Amino acid sequence: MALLPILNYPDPRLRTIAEPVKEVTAEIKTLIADMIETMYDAQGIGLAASQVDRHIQLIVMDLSEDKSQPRVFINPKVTPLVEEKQPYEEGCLSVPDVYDKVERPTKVRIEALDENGDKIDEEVEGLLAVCIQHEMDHLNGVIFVDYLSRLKQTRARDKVRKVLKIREKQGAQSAEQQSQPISS
Ligand code: K1U
Ligand code: ZN
Repeated sequence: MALLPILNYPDPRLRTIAEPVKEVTAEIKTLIADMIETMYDAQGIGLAASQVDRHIQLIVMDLSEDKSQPRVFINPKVTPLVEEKQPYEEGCLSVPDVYDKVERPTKVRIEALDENGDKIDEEVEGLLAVCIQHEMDHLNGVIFVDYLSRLKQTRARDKVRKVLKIREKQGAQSAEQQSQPISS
């Protein structure tokens, strides 16, 4: 398995519309395993293929406490079942360290295929409803900050730039430490 690089906002590739998956091939199964590993490593609860620069309709998610119940949604269709919307404080692995409230319908129907090609047809509420709508947005080239004000979008851009600079510096420092000989 492999960790995949996650695209960061405002990378224009995040705006690509995902294509349906024609067949669950061995290559797609490898991508699913890599996306699950990448989601766990980044401490996320969901990940859309668009975020790892694969523009196909594929989402992975794990909402369990102990990260033992990964779920896969292929070619998902999400339909709101109620008009009522509720705000939820969202985060995004493509917009590190930025959290803000987004209002979404509280109950949705998910129709999709799982990793075995079996049909999923569920009516869901709570965090699963929030997360699947957030991930569906990714497949359609939408990022949660698009729902925020222009000012908040500018701040999000600046924050991401800052976080990436810090990560770069930390990466360089740890590479330097690893190349130092162990002194006795
Ligand atoms: O799509 C992504 O970038 C994953 C994203 C999913 C998500 C989290 C919260 C609300 C909607 C969608 C994340 O996993 S962000 C990191 C995270 O684990 C988290 C952040 C805020 C609340 C709960 C979890
Ligand atoms: Zn996201």
